[in-house]
Amino acid sequence: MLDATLQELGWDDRWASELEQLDEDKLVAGRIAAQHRGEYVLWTATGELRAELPGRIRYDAAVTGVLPAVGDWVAARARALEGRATICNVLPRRTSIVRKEALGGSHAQVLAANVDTAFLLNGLDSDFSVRRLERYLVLAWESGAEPVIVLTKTDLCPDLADKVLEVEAVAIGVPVYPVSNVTGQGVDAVQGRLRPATSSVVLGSSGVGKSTLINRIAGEEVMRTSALAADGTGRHTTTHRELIRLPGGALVIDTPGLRELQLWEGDSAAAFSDIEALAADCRFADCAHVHEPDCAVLGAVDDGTLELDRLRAWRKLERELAAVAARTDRRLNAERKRRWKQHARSIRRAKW
Ligand SMILES: Nc1nc2c(ncn2[C@@H]2O[C@H](COP(=O)(O)OP(=O)(O)O)[C@@H](O)[C@H]2O)c(=O)[nH]1
Ligand SMILES: [Mg+2]
Ligand SMILES: [Zn+2]
Repeated sequence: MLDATLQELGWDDRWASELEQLDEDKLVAGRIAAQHRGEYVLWTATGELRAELPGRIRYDAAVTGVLPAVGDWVAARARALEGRATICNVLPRRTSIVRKEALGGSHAQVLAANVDTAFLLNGLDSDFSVRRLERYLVLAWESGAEPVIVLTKTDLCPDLADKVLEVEAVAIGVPVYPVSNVTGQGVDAVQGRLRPATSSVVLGSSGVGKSTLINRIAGEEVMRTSALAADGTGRHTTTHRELIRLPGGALVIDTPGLRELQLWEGDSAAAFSDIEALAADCRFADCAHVHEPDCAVLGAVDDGTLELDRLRAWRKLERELAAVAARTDRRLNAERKRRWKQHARSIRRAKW
């Protein structure tokens, strides 16, 4: 059972005036903590309620794109005796982590609302990818939340200093915390950024250590991790987003791995491992498998071991990835320039 005041959940005067502007009596404020099959878990001053969405909002959402998301503050009509509520309004978001590029679709999805900080996790094992980190940085900058980079699994990394330098080169002005959830190295530093009543989201590939880090900071298993699933002890990975209140009073949203973000670059290899394997035998390392000589992929299509449709699907994905990458690069460059100017200014100021 939730035992916290609204302020402890992040409520403040600005939110209160948003609620007043609705000018409707009897609406209570609540924060969306989770969503389960169209039903929401709502944290209110009187405790946790189950909340549903009237058809009107669902209809509006088709137009405005605003469906309640985890972290949202909403105005609701409560039926406290039943432990239920009806969501009437979503208060305007201060920040939102929006995934736009669900592959093949144009549907935007709010992954987390009203978070102050976005922890971007990258593993120092085979997960390590500066390019992917850049994509996450763009996502964070566009959200309005402050990005913080966390490099996990330092215990598996023999050249930590080099990796940190590589990351810092693309993330000017963004703090970088190397951590190990195994040895505990660096966990305190991350914990230091989690102030009471502030909200964070943890983003990164599946298996990077998001849930393990949250559990370590919480000092108990608040999130299920995939380690336990490997033991055969059941379904233990994060399958939905959920707002968690840590013992220190900070709020954090754990997320399942973002498949679409992972597909943004190199990761097409995972979805098309058959084609990538064939490509290793192409004569040219940068073979596009269109009409190059000695192309092993076209060869496989010719001799019937690879379906032509599969090659077509791969090409489609490559095109989409290229388009996303180009868009992202433009944004990233603009943001880098802006950050660099800020950085240069602050250095000048420091010299005065
Ligand atoms: N060696 C090492 N393994 C880790 C670390 N953090 C997490 N793991 C392991 O990585 C796997 C995935 O962790 P999990 O927290 O479920 O990842 P999530 O999908 O990002 O939530 C588990 O087997 C963890 O024990 C770390 O810092 N070092
Ligand atoms: Mg997890
Ligand atoms: Zn080829």
